[in-house]
Amino acid sequence: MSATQATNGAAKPAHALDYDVIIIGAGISGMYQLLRLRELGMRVRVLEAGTGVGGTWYWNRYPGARFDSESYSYQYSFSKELLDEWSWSEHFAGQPETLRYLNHVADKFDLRKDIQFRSRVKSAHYQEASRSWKVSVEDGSAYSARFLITAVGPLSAPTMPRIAGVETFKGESYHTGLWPHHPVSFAGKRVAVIGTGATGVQTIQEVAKTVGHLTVFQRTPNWCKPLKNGKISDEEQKRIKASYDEIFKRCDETYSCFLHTPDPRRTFEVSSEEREAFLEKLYDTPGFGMWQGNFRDMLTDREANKVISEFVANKIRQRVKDPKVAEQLIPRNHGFGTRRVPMETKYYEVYNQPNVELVDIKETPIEQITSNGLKTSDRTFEFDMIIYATGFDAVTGSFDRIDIRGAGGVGLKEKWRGGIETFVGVQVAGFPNMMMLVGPHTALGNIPRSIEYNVDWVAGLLGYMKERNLTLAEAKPEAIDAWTDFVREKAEGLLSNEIDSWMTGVNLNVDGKSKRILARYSGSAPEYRAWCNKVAAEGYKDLALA
Ligand code: NA7
Repeated sequence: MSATQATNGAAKPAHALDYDVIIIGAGISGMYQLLRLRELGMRVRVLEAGTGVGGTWYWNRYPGARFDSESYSYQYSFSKELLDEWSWSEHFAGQPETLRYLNHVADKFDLRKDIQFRSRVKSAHYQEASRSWKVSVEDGSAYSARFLITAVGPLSAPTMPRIAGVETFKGESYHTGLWPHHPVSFAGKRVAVIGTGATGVQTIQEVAKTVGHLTVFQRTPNWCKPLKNGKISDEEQKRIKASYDEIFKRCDETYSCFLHTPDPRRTFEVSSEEREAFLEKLYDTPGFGMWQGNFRDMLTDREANKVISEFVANKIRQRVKDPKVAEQLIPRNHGFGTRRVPMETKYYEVYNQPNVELVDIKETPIEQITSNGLKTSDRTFEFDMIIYATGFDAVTGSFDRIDIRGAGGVGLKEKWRGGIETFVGVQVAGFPNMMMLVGPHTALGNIPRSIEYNVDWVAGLLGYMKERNLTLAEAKPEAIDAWTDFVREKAEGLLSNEIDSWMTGVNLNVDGKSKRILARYSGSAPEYRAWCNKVAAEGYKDLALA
């Protein structure tokens, strides 16, 4: 018995609580969780900071934001009717279309009546005496519920760079993850973009189309790969709609739920001609193929990774006219695929435009943002607009921004300071009745696929408890240890875990996040599901239920 269970009082009757469940966040996970719990007859309230549904796709309305996964593999799969009635216009949909889709889902299933917008959650405190959560919103209101479900997303706490003078700039300035709802024009303007991750790349290639002059400030180049997007023809549309069963079956079977999965061969198992031809084909394949469907040892064998990286480096050299700029765009500190691979459309060609300049800020760091631009160690720049594509306090950041306290008033942020430990990424010791969707140490990959699984699993657990009048769920310490050991085991030997990135929990713009941690589960999605399915099949004995 854990300390929490020992001190837990009698459950407050459900009717004395405002809700059965409070969900934080109305993105893809929160919306679907609401629907599934409503089906169980539970009283659910979703608290959402924004003015509309969509989460990631509500906030990230920066120019050029779009799917990097095939639209038809990256949508909800739970409703045949929804699949049949929605037609994606492109293989990789842009943000406006995705947001329209999510609004359509909210309308179709009448979700908004249980979602409270403009309600940023400030704190969530577990009440041991009544086995419930007290959730407070920034406007001063507070609600009680038996269960707390966090649907806050792994990449939703935007971070600004720690550069002196950020607040002094008098021109327009935007963080990509907090992009305004009004149209923003770049025409004739001198624009700076800071950051060259997946977001920066999408932004840069779009802004470059109409900008007066663009200066890109790059600290670390990333390995980018052509997206190869295109419109979906009527013929393709019919084919896609007729093959949804097949599409989702494939997603279920692959390592990370993408349509692409590692090639069974090793890099040096084939002749150099064969290897070259395979890499050519992958480079030309739409989407994540080159990242997720490459030789199976690409992310574990240094030499294999080197050969593949050199192939991509040569593509960059071919595409960028100025050899000095090309070399600046080639990553030196990590191999292909060991960080998130940005998908691009004519990104490298942007640097052939006479009105675009790349500034390597490893060589000449930004020292200060000024009222009309910025200053690096060797130059002064003037801008009309600065765009911060500087990323997120990933994985734990959106949790850290809420004062979440479990039994005994222990803070989640403090608890995770020594390292993340969870039960299948869903529960944390000492935080009874709190369930996380796409939390740390859960399978991520193709996120909507992982979300649907996570949500269904949590609904299964809450349904099981409801049927038995159970009011307390807390993962057992040994179950948490077993899962954490498995997460550790699966991370061994992966080159990506030797690299600083949001995937290893590093964010130099956030206090205490300068060192790599075990932030992700890197095993396969089928293994993750097998683990969770077994827990359910065995009557959730890994959880203390009461
Ligand atoms: P990322 O991938 O974390 O990229 C952030 C970028 O911003 C990256 O190039 C950083 O350089 C750069 N950055 C961050 N802070 C600074 C400062 N202080 N100075 C200069 N440059 C800085 O975030 P994204 O939004 O692109 O993508 C996140 C995920 O969202 C993505 O993987 C998709 O799955 C969706 P660094 O590499 O740290 O040197």
